[in-house]
Amino acid sequence: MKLYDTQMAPNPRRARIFIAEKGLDIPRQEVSIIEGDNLKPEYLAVNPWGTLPALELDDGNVITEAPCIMRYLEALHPEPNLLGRDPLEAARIEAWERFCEMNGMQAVGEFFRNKFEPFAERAMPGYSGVKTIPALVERGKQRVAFFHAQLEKRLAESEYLGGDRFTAADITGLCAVDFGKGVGLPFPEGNQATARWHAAVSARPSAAN
Ligand SMILES: N[C@@H](CCC(=O)N[C@@H](CS)C(=O)NCC(=O)O)C(=O)O
Repeated sequence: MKLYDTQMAPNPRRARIFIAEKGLDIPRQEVSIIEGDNLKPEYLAVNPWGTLPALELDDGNVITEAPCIMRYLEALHPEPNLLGRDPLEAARIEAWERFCEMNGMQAVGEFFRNKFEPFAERAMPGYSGVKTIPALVERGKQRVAFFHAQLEKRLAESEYLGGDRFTAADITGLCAVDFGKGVGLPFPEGNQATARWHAAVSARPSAAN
């Protein structure tokens, strides 16, 4: 197996943290998004969407999308469980994992990609040719504020996003929150429940990835 990875990017980080939590050692190949190496024919032959992460299996099959990589690895290595031990827990974890991707990760991306000049011709991750729309900077900011508010509400009543233990929902939540912080949209200082959760998940050795 080989993980196509970009050290500075939040979606590959979801896969890296998951792999670390499973205690797996999967070789990585760095593909530079900044240099546009993910849009070159060599990588498009691996993943025609040009996005990272991608997991290449020994038989040549390629799995794209961070949650699908998680699902595949969880099936091969069930412990420690990160995707749910029963149907209800699995549904709760997936709901929060999806929420964090769609309302956190993608909202920060909307702000960031439409704001920063180097992405003028790269409004969407990977291969699309879609151009930026400046008004989406403000919408992205509003979406991130909504994300932070929902996170705070959830974490005021639940220790972790999926329930009372660390799961894949926390991995995507952490990556989205840190991505926001990295581009100038940290969670508000008064969000104490989020701060408590963020300190706990960031202290896990896997978060260093
Ligand atoms: N839904 C995808 C999202 C992947 C994604 O957006 N990856 C970003 C890096 S964080 C990317 O490939 N960007 C390439 C680019 O900007 O051209 C997943 O779950 O893996």
